[in-house]
Amino acid sequence: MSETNKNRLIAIAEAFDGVEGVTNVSQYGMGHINDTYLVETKGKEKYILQRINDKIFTDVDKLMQNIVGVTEYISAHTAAPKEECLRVIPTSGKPYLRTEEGCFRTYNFISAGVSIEHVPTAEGLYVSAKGFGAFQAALDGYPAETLFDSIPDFHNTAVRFKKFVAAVENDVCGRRASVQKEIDFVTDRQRYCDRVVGALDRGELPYRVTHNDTKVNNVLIDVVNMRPVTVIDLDTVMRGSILYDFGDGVRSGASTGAEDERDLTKVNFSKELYAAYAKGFVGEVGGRLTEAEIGMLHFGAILMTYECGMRFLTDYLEGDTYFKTHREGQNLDRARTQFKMVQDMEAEEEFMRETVMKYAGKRN
Ligand code: ADP
Ligand code: GN1
Ligand code: MG
Repeated sequence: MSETNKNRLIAIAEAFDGVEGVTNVSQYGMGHINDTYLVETKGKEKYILQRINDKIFTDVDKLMQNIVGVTEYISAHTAAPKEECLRVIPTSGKPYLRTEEGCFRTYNFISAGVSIEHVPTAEGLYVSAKGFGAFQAALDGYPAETLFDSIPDFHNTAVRFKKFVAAVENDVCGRRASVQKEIDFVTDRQRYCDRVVGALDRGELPYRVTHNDTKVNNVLIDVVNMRPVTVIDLDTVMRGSILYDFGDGVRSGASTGAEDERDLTKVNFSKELYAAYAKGFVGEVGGRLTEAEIGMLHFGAILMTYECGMRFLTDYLEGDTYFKTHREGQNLDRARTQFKMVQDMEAEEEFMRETVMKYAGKRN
């Protein structure tokens, strides 16, 4: 980061209420969407400053209304200490600052936990699942009708499929011919796309307030005491199916390889990690799940992994405009790891279903 940029970011950080004596601003975390910075000050206070990706989140006012609503609700209903609750720091009475460089928001920096960025241990993943399960339970009474769809059709896999087909047809970067195998993988499984949206439409699955981006690094974990601290990255908290939250946690956590691993022999679906996630998640929400949710929860993992792979492939075909990339071909590598995981999970579907049943108390 250049000195000019840094000084500008310091000035932006200091525009937020109570943020003073900033000594450093540095890039932070491994998110794919926003630009995240750690703000250090002369005192012991630290903050997270984020430039919101307003190409993706086009109505920042409504997005921030969602986040303020959810963070305040959680703070009011939890026994957790204040410093472990995510808080939007205002600026002149507003939850974000619009500048020439984009829209910025500031959160308190939560130091009691860290993001897991590598392949988790079964214990770590269990704690992560407990965190997302507890988050889901905590928002059970939240007025869902007040939530704005920050990304419409975010997990509508059928709509995602249409966008994928358009990207294949348009082939704006001339990459289609080199990824025919991956394209076939997606089209061969089109039957997956309607299953959850169809069940939601027909009222067979209930809508709930869901996080929708339950990637392992979106929950901060106290790795000394092995407990979940705070769920972060609330941009996509919307009405959805609990299958999405279970599913994305498994997608990101139950692989033995990194999301962008090039050597697919290192990428396998781990039954041990899956079982740890199911135990943690179902342990927190189990009593509230409907029969239909219990029966389909495992499919959420296959669907979220398939959908995410399709999104990475779409982005690759469109020229890498959505997910941040740090090297050539990274989105294609990401798509391939997801498809490897889908294949592995398909072979273990019965085990996955039975494991959920076990933790939901449906069999021994
Ligand atoms: P993105 O949408 O780009 O994924 P996130 O909101 O997830 O952005 O933030 C990126 C990373 O920054 C997280 O994975 C986490 O490691 C870190 N982070 C975000 N907010 C906080 C916070 N309030 N306290 C501590 N770390 C945070
Ligand atoms: C993005 O923001 P981040 O990095 O936690 C994406 C998720 C994907 C994930 C794949 C708003 O999550 O949907 O599953 O990358 N978030 C958004 O790693 O699109
Ligand atoms: Mg994130």
